[in-house]
Amino acid sequence: MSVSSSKQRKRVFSGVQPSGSLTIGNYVGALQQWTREQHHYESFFCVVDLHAITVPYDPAELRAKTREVAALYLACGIDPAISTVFVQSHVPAHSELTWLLNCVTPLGWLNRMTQFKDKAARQQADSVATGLLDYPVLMAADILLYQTDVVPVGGDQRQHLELTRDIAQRFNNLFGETFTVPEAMIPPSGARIKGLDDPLAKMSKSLTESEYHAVYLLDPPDRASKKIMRAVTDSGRDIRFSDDPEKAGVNNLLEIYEAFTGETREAIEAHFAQARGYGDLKKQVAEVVNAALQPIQQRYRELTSDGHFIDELLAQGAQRASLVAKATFARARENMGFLMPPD
Ligand code: AQP
Repeated sequence: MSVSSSKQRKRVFSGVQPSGSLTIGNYVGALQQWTREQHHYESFFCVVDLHAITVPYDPAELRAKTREVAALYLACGIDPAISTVFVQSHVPAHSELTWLLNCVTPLGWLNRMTQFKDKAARQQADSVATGLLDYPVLMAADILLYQTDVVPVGGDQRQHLELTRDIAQRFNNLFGETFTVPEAMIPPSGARIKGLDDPLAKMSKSLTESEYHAVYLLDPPDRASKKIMRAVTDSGRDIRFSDDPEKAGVNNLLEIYEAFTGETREAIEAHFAQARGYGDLKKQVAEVVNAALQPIQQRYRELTSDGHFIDELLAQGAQRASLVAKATFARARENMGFLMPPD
């Protein structure tokens, strides 16, 4: 595959933080879309390690999870022959462009971000890192560096995508056409899978207080089943899609079933009309989830059996990504009035 800095096809960029073990929420919101869209776009899939250090973390865990997440991209179906897979910190232009964008991003825009408020609220107020507030500007730099047209993400990232568009437009207005203004691609169903232990909260890989919160992509089948069988529901029997917060647990299970089978809502409701209560629903959700996870786990084991394969792939990916990122960064700095650096 050849990658050039000028665009041959429309581009996709997306990433996941190595901030924990990937969940079925990450799969449905991000990876499932990526594997499909890589055939229609020139695609860049990044392990966004610089984002993972915006909250307290363990360095050894970060190293291990960075490789694990990259291997899971491939195990889920990202094909390195047609897509570029790389680690964010291997391409310095991500940090460099962030500084330039920081200087055109009003602070008020960042103060409005709900993810910052949620994550800051989980920490002692005096230990919240400046990087956590700046997270969406780094995300804007990630996306804009690749002149990205489309960003496939879960619904929780919609606000950050809007901010990226605002930053791109402000930069282009101030300094002339520099960045493509990207569009979000949010899946029609499963855009926001909820916690199994708390169906009003988003399922997140970094929420590890309860072992029944999330199904991880590398969970063995019995563990995944146990978590799904213990999912919080309500005291009724009606198995229907619903916006009623009382029915959020059942709705979440149905959305998971929908995302993993691709069936229509009408067909799913008809299928469960004869079910003998929520136990039946949970059992069948566990079956479809495990059926999808088994081949992913098998492929993950194969990919990681060679200790060097993932590192070599990431080195090639960083080279390809750098070609594009450097060209955009040079254009941005020139348009902002910087002298070009001596060779
Ligand atoms: N519950 C979810 N349902 C659908 N999509 C989801 N995504 C995350 N959770 C769900 C999507 O997965 C990608 C991962 O993005 P990220 O790792 O950069 O950060 P995030 O959105 O904050 O995801 P997590 O799992 O909640 O991570 P932590 O716990 O570290 O904050 C994005 O496309 C996201 O939309």
